[in-house]
Amino acid sequence: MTSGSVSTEQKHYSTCTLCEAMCGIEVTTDKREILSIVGDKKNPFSEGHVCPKAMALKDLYEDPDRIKMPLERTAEGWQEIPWEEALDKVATALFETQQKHGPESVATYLGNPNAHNMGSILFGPYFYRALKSHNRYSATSVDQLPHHIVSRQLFGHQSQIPIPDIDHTQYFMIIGGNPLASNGSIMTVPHIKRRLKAIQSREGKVVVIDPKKSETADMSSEHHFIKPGTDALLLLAMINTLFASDKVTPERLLEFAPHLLDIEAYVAPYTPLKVASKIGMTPAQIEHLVSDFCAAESAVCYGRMGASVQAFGTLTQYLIMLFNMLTGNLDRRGGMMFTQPAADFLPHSGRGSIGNFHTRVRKLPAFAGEFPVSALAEEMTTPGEGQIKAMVIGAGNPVLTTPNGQQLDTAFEKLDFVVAIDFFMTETARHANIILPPVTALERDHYDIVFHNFAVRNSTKYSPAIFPPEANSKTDWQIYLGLAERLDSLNGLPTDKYSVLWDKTPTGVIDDMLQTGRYKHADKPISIATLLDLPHGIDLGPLQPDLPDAIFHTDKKIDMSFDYFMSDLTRLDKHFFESQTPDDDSLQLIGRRHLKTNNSWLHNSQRMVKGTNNGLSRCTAQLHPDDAAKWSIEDKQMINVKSRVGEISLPAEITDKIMPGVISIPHGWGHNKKGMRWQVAQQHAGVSVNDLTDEMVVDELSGNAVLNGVPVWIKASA
Ligand SMILES: Nc1nc2c(c(=O)[nH]1)N[C@H]1C(S)=C(S)[C@@H](COP(=O)(O)OP(=O)(O)OC[C@H]3O[C@@H](n4cnc5c(=O)[nH]c(N)nc54)[C@H](O)[C@@H]3O)O[C@H]1N2
Ligand SMILES: Nc1nc2c(c(=O)[nH]1)N[C@H]1C(S)=C(S)[C@@H](COP(=O)(O)OP(=O)(O)OC[C@H]3O[C@@H](n4cnc5c(=O)[nH]c(N)nc54)[C@H](O)[C@@H]3O)O[C@H]1N2
Ligand code: SF4
Ligand SMILES: [Mo]
Repeated sequence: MTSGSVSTEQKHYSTCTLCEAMCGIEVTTDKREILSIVGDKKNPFSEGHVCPKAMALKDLYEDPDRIKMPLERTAEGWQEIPWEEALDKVATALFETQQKHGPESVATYLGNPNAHNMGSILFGPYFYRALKSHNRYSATSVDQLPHHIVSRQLFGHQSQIPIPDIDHTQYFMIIGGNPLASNGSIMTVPHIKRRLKAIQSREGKVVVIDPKKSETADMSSEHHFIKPGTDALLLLAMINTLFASDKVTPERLLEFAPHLLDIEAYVAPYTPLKVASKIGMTPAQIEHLVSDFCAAESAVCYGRMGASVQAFGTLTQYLIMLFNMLTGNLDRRGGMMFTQPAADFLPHSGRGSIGNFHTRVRKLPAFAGEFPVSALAEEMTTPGEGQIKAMVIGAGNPVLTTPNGQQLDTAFEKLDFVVAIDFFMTETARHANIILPPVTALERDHYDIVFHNFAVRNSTKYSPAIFPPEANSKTDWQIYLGLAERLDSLNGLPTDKYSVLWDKTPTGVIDDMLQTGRYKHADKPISIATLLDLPHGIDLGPLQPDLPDAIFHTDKKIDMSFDYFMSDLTRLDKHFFESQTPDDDSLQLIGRRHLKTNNSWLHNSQRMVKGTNNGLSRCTAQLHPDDAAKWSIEDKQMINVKSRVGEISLPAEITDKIMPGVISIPHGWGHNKKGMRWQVAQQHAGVSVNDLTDEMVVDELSGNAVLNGVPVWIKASA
């Protein structure tokens, strides 16, 4: 600072919204410029932790490729148009499509970043209501749908998902999660490494079950390889072993789940001996896992992405919950526990209805008013009443993130109208007729309405937008309300309710939730005003036992729903014990994440894509040395990987960290399509693994996609 000049530098305390960990950040700005982003040491929840991605918030904000004004596709190319005109045109196009082809002819797809955006969560629904289409899709069905179904059935609400009490457990079993790369999921947990190490320093164990010796497995106390997609068998055998070795100790949980022990009959056939060769473990390994788990003072079995997004994902998540219950580890310190959030959206949100309606073409079940995204392309291309003619994409990039993306890419070309609510010209947004770009995360008010509900500790925090709105900028919620109001008006419906919402803003809604919530601060209900005074947030203590209050069923009992879940054993038996011998030449495809990626959309940050991976880009096919030898493949050599639906070519990365017979390829790459505007990402294009994943194979209970355990065939590229 030159002497005499007045500094315009300011420090702001906010929260990183890129992953689920909710790290507090200290952002130093000078006018509209971000000077630095570091961990907020005074944030009681994250205590200064950030990962390298925090700086990507700056890169996103500054990205020269970022779209800042609505764009319309014209014969002369993309043209900027004013907001009012853009919103009018979008509403009119959607309205006219529905007039011509019926309400279901307009479909919506909501992507992952919506979960980090209180405006979209709270005000987006006004738009869907105004749209009146049942044709709704989201990234949920390539991700956590099984968790929602299990919680809906057992506890009566789709989002009442118990969370590992990581800070108090003595035994943490992780099935299909790699929190060291992902920073945790359905477990909001900043500083995961320190917390896992703390388990080990208090003489507890971290045990990882994964077809890859992942970063988390590397620091674990024990790692066990498992063949992809076979976790349900492991869990069945683990529960079988509990009964066989007299280790069933549900204790007080029987009061809430009187029929819990009826599970014994269902698991009886699945002895460790029976499943061992199918899952790639020995019976002794399975028995050891059970006896160690039961010997621990407290223990928790947690399954995530790798366990959910596979052919028996829902059954697996259900059995995980049962295993925790049968060992007395649900709702107990150090086990799986429910959160007590300060602004609790659960009572204000749908509990989730199952199977009320089905997709038109393949009859896949809807859950909570959404169809599985694996059915999206066929719903666009199959003629008949209800065929999708127009799409609304909100914060998603399904061309890269959903199975058989290539097919979806082609299907998009045939639509009459597409609107993308996104600030990037992505692989999906490039199909739009109009792009409506919201502001980035640091330019909007933030309260983590979702992730406080999934956090390993209760806390609360609000951060106002770091920058005042720029002229001509809009947040997601302003876009959604603008469209909702116009659609209602076109449909001849009253629109007066919207003036209340414009005034209230999402922050006002959160304020109401906080003030009617369970916590006080200095003898007064916590409110937005309280949180504005305490910008680092407030710690509200460890998770507390919460049964039966946490149950949403009116009888306050856990509904075991055996008929619903166990009906899937027929399909499981057929799949593993009655089908033909597997094709020995196929490998099982699984996915992976890297600390510096975020699904498909951080590859335009130089900071995120640079760095070495043995001279390879991050988009490689990891193979075991035995498999490499079998197909005469050398490290870094280009290989072709083929599945039922497609073929991609990428470098091999040979590593004994991967189980023989398994191949790992990350998702979110493939930025080589025409018409994109991602200059950095295009130089690090990679290929899309979802050009291999198969939309026709789903977890039939839920309709969730199967992205792990996909059969593929490899050869050295010519
Ligand atoms: N093979 C394979 N496929 C996978 C996975 C896998 O493990 N393997 N993982 C799956 C999972 S878990 C998920 S969640 C999905 C994610 O799938 P998607 O949600 O479809 O994809 P993202 O890459 O997260 O795309 C997010 C888009 O939102 C935009 N965006 C970011 N922030 C905002 C915002 O605040 N407002 C708006 N309007 N737009 C914003 C970004 O520019 C980007 O284009 O991918 C899934 N696909
Ligand atoms: N850096 C980074 N962080 C992210 C994201 C990101 O893209 N990048 N995405 C965010 C999102 S949207 C989500 S949903 C979360 C996901 O967070 P996690 O659930 O932790 O997901 P992954 O890191 O993909 O780890 C999945 C693990 O499952 C293993 N696996 C694959 N198939 C199987 C199987 O059949 N059985 C078993 N037992 N294991 C299997 C894989 O080898 C991998 O180690 O991460 C979030 N955080
Ligand atoms: S761990 Fe997640 S929330 Fe924390 S800084 Fe990294 S991306 Fe942001
Ligand atoms: Mo996800």
